[in-house]
Amino acid sequence: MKHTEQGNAAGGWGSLKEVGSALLHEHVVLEGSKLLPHQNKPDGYACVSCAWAKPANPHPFEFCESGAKATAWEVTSKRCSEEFFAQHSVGELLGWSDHQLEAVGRLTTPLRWDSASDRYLPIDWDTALDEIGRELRAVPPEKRNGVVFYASGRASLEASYMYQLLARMYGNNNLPDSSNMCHESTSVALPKTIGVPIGTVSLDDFAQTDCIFFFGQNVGTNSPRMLHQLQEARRRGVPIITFNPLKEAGLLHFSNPQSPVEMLTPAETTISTQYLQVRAGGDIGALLGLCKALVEADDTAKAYGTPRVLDAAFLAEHTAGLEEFLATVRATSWERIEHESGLMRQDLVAAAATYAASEKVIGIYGMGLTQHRHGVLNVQMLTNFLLLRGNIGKPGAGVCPVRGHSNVQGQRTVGITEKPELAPLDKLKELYHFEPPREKGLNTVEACEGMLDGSVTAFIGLGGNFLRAVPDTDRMEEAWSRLRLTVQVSTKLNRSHLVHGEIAYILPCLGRIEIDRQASGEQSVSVEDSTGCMHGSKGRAEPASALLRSEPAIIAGLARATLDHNPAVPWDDWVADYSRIRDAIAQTYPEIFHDFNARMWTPGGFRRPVPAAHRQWKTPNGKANFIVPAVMDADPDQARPHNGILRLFTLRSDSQFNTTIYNEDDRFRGIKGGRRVLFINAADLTRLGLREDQLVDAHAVSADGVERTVHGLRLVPYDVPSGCVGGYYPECNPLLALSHHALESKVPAAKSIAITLTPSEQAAAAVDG
Ligand SMILES: Nc1nc2c(c(=O)[nH]1)N[C@H]1C(S)=C(S)[C@@H](COP(=O)(O)OP(=O)(O)OC[C@H]3O[C@@H](n4cnc5c(=O)[nH]c(N)nc54)[C@H](O)[C@@H]3O)O[C@H]1N2
Ligand SMILES: Nc1nc2c(c(=O)[nH]1)N[C@H]1C(S)=C(S)[C@@H](COP(=O)(O)OP(=O)(O)OC[C@H]3O[C@@H](n4cnc5c(=O)[nH]c(N)nc54)[C@H](O)[C@@H]3O)O[C@H]1N2
Ligand SMILES: [Mo]
Repeated sequence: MKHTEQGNAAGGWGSLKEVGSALLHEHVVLEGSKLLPHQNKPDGYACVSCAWAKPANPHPFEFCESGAKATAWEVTSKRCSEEFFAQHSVGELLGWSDHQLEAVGRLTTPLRWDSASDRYLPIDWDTALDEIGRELRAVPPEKRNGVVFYASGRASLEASYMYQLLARMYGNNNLPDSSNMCHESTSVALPKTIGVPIGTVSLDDFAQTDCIFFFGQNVGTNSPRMLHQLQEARRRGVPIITFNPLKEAGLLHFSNPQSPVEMLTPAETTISTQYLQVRAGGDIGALLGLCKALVEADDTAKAYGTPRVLDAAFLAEHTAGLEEFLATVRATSWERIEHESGLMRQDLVAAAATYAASEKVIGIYGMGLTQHRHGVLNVQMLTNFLLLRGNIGKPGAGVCPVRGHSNVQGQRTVGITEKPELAPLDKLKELYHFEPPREKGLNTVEACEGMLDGSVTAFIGLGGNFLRAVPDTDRMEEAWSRLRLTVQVSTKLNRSHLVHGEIAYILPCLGRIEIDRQASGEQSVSVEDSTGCMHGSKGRAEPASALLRSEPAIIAGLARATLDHNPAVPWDDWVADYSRIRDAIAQTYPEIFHDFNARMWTPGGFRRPVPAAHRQWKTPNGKANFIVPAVMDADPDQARPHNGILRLFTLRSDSQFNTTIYNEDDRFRGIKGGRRVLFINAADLTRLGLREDQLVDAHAVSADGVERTVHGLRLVPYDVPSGCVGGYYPECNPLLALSHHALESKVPAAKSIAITLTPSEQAAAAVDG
């Protein structure tokens, strides 16, 4: 096994070395090292990597390897200029990898695809915006629901607010965003159980907690700044119990580059005090087992008259549905729990005992729970578990979904949603004198379905790399190239630009790290972090090109070119001075954003109201609700792993940010020079008659008769449960059927794909994009 070698711990010297080499690669040694000290500081810019909380008293270096790489990648001195496009046709670039495309550097000028030469050619802003506006205006009102306004979760609150207004004034609620592939399961699950769409935990809770349960989130890679809080908790002796099928190096040990003593002592601190390798999709069973152990201990306590294990007073006062839930818990046998979770009873009982011995428990989770057919139930099982001992709504306790993109939570807060009931439509009508559309819009999966059936004809993207992020890569690429119009506001070249519509534009924008100069001077923007805190962010780097425009300026330009003139919407004034956009946001959402401009630089951010954090349950019955699990496997419709069928979960490496691939290594998992690998249990290798390093083709087991294959994956023996395999996203996305998504939230079920393996027919080939 290659994963626990020294130097693979999260943080540490390996991490510092990585930061240095990332900067070096992008030729930003000086620039980058001048910038990094301002990352996530009250006067600086909010990191463009993950959404983890930014503390009021930041560490001198409040950045991590991942954030430094993301910074270097954005402020790179490399350029993807018009000369580049003169040299390379789109057809040629289609053969390039994701890494090669983005590594060309920052886009510098607006571009339009030219069919005669099959090249992206420079175009001036006014012409581009005019042409796009003309195209969008030509769509008759009854067809306007075929235009999609996608957002990747990076754009600021200001840009996002303008973007949702543009879509709604244009005539639809088609505002899918990356959270449709991510934490939408959270946004659907939590309102039903605790009455808020977001987590309840703040950084203060981390400082007070006495126990942490960690489900399906890879902190060392995907939210490394959280290691500060975890390490501090571990120093206080707080147990951390992890549920993850794969032994993640980044969840085992850490050494903190900010702590010289720790860096010099060879002994790394343990992160996880108990590591439970749950079967992929087995978390409902695992959580049910934890609950069963608690209930049994509580029964014993009642029998002997010792202190209760369940928090009876809290349960009686605050919750509903407990009896039905307990009935299911009691009715489920330990055999069934062991079978579903892949875990042993005694391990679950031990974890439950640690929980029961703690007064303040935090439950953290990520994509390992949300990206399943029953991703919503997964999340609700976690709240069931927390509620049993009153671990929501008191200091030191609560539920903590770890959001992905740096403003993905905030985009939802300011109206980027396809669900009209979540947007303040009446308020928008009152402020901007138009009739907002009331019909539900398309989410990401539905937008893809519309592309496949031809009802979606145009795609506008505010960031992201839609085609690589969504399921069913091969089918979607074909559908995408049938679109009439693709317009993408982007910083770097990616595959979604190359597989383009009939008319295609790339509009290059400033990144958040860059200085944004408008009529009233240099502008700031704001973002919401994973804990519901809003932060100001001011760019410090010189823009990559004089021709770049800010996202607010581009959205305003699109609006002017597309919409009928409406004097109630001051697009130009907004662009001239972003504080006016914030005033508009504050008017639209006074409860959250009152005095926005004054409060945006509050150290640590200002927090939006989270009623559940104070035990106010904004649910229809005014209670925190238990949810009875209807199934035990998060993916009961998929073939269970047996014989030759394996369950594939897709994941990220430390050298990527989603579809952005910094390099082909994965330091934590000991992978070098190639992402086309599958992590497989050694016994499964033998059982299937395969061997280490062999190249195989993976075939999805699908119900719809569509053949889905990824060729030439190398087998890496790894510490994963038998029947489960890990593989990288986005390389494995061709295996994921679009129809295979979470039931209530439609988040693609990227953590459970039924596959079979055959020895590779194309042993050497293996470039499917
Ligand atoms: N450096 C870096 N940082 C990032 C990103 C990035 O790509 N690179 N992406 C950002 C985004 S948008 C997001 S959403 C987050 C994602 O961050 P995470 O939520 O950490 O996402 P993943 O890497 O997809 O995988 C999560 C973990 O779930 C485990 N897992 C898989 N299946 C199961 C299961 O059935 N049960 C359990 N309990 N665990 C399971 C995997 O082994 C893996 O450790 O990170 C954000 N931050
Ligand atoms: N199989 C599988 N599929 C998955 C996942 C998985 O775990 N497994 N994870 C899902 C998740 S959680 C997510 S969030 C999605 C991610 O999906 P997306 O958010 O669509 O993808 P990204 O890779 O983050 O987008 C990268 C592109 O964004 C652009 N960009 C970068 N910075 C900026 C900026 O500041 N402004 C603008 N306008 N553009 C910018 C660049 O051009 C870059 O090429 O993928 C999902 N897909
Ligand atoms: Mo995400």
